Amino acid sequence: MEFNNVTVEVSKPIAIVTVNRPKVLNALNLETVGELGAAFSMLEQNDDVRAIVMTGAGEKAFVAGADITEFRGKAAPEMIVFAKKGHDVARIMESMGKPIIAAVNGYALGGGCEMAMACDIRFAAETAKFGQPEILLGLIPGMGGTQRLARLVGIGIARELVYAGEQITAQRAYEIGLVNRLFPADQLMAEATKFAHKLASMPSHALKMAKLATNFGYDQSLDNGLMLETQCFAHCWSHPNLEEGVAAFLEKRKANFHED
Ligand code: CO8
Repeated sequence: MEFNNVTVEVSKPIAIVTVNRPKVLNALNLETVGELGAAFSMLEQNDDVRAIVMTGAGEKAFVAGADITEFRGKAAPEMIVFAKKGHDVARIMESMGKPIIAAVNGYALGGGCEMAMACDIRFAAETAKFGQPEILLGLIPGMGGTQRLARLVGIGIARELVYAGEQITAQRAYEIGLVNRLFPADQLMAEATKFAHKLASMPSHALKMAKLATNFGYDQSLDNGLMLETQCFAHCWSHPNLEEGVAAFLEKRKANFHED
């Protein structure tokens, strides 16, 4: 599938999704949001792909937010459609059975920070910048920033970032738990793809169950989350990889998992 603003490189067993509008710091216009949804849906179906890295083109930005040039002259109903499209993409990313690693190579602001938060894991260049600056436009986050940020870093710090709109350094993002790992900029993609290969080598059914239990359990009550975990745990017994993993342990050999 060809896109105008997104590139997808599949190199079995991983894929790299790049938002490709470097002249506007990879800002998300409506077309790009639609293309991202199509790209992730396509990768979900592609059996050659077991883990995904998402990044932004160029050295300056991951994604500098929604495309502000598209805001002018718009009425609220049109922007609701835009925001819902963004929510749909984030939900596709969170619910697909394959892990997505954000390789945050520069600015991750507004919708860019929100897109990174919809990924499972965030690696960042030491030079990256994060923030939810929408308030400076007379706006609030519209793609989950008021919700996912609080869930990731706690409501106190989320309020600070959303209310004041300040940018934070990658180091600060790491300290508050927004970023998993930091790397010098020139090592970021190599480290992100290395980790994607590591995840791609995991038994994929178990990895899918781990993602579903984590992503859909974390904002439930503990009892509901534990119930979901039990279902996902039990589901692992439906796959031959479990028998192979257990046999390999008991026979003191490396497991030879099925690709599926
Ligand atoms: N939208 C459109 N164009 C942008 C954006 C953007 N978000 N960010 C940067 N650009 C453009 C600039 O206008 C500029 O274009 P030109 O060369 O034609 O003048 C080019 O990219 C380079 O940018 P700068 O010259 O500004 O580069 P600087 O290094 O001086 O500054 C910054 C970099 C700090 C990132 C600055 O560009 C900036 O502040 N950008 C806007 C950041 C922002 O406010 N983001 C939040 C947008 S609102 C939002 O994301 C709400 C999400 C709503 C839901 C989304 C659903 C999908």
